[in-house]
Amino acid sequence: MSPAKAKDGFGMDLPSSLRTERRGEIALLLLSRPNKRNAIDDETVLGIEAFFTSLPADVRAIVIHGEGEHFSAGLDLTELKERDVAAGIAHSRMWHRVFDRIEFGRVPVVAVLHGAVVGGGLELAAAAHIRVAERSAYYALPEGARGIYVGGGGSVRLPRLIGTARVMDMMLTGRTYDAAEGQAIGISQYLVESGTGLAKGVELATTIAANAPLTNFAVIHALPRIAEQDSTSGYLMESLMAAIAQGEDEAKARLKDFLEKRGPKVIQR
Ligand code: 1HE
Repeated sequence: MSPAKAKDGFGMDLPSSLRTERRGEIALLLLSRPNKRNAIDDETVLGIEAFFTSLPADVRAIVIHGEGEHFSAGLDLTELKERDVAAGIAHSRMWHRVFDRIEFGRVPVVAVLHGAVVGGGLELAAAAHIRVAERSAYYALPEGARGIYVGGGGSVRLPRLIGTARVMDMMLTGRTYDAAEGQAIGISQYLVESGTGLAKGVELATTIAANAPLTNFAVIHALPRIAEQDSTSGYLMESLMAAIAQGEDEAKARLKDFLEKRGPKVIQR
């Protein structure tokens, strides 16, 4: 696959396996290699990194989705053949670096999932902050059957989402979870009908983009770290983050709006 200029969106120099689109403050990143079921090769991983590191400052939320029948078949297995141990470590560390840019980047990321969400595809989804699953989505970690092991952060992120026992089961037995099961165990936060995932993802991203940027920062950077700290450190970190957020002019303006009956009420949606 030869690198090609992104067809649309941001004018970034991305591989042809990725496409971008801009919708106001939302950036869409499309895995666009459907003939290989959006298998993720090195070029694609590095393209994802390039996208996340050169986002324009006015982008406030991102939606990742996949072209064709499947979100992603995971690691491009054709690239595994020649890799020795040292190269394998470097490769996995590259995925870690890139997926860290997703999880701990500047803005929240919504992943829209359908069809196969397997191996590295599930690891990619786990690096996002919100997952919307269409009814066709299913999840698997076929690494055991392939004689390999997750390398894109799955051992760290997936047990936090669904628990170590379930991840062990998936890897040892090849168990798959369908979209409804994935919703029940916590892989996705939203479950929608097939064909409606992107609209839902964009709707959520639009809501997220309307938040104060510092609140979004706190949610994606402080919350997961606080959740992993001992509680006394967590309470301190929380109070510092709360004070920083409420000290911003933006927070003051939003509070004033509410108190002067202009701000939105909390209604059940
Ligand atoms: C691929 C890949 C791939 C498809 N690498 N080429 N991931 C897996 O073990 C999943 C492997 N893939 C599958 O089980 C199936 O392809 C699917 C269930 C996802 C889709 O099935 P289907 O019938 O729609 O497609 P297909 O006929 O199997 O595949 C179409 C083409 O995509 C075919 O290539 P072609 O040239 O013969 O047309 C496949 O070879 C190709 N293809 N999946 C390369 N994964 C950081 S570590 C992460 C570790 C992992 O991710 S391990 C899990 C790897």
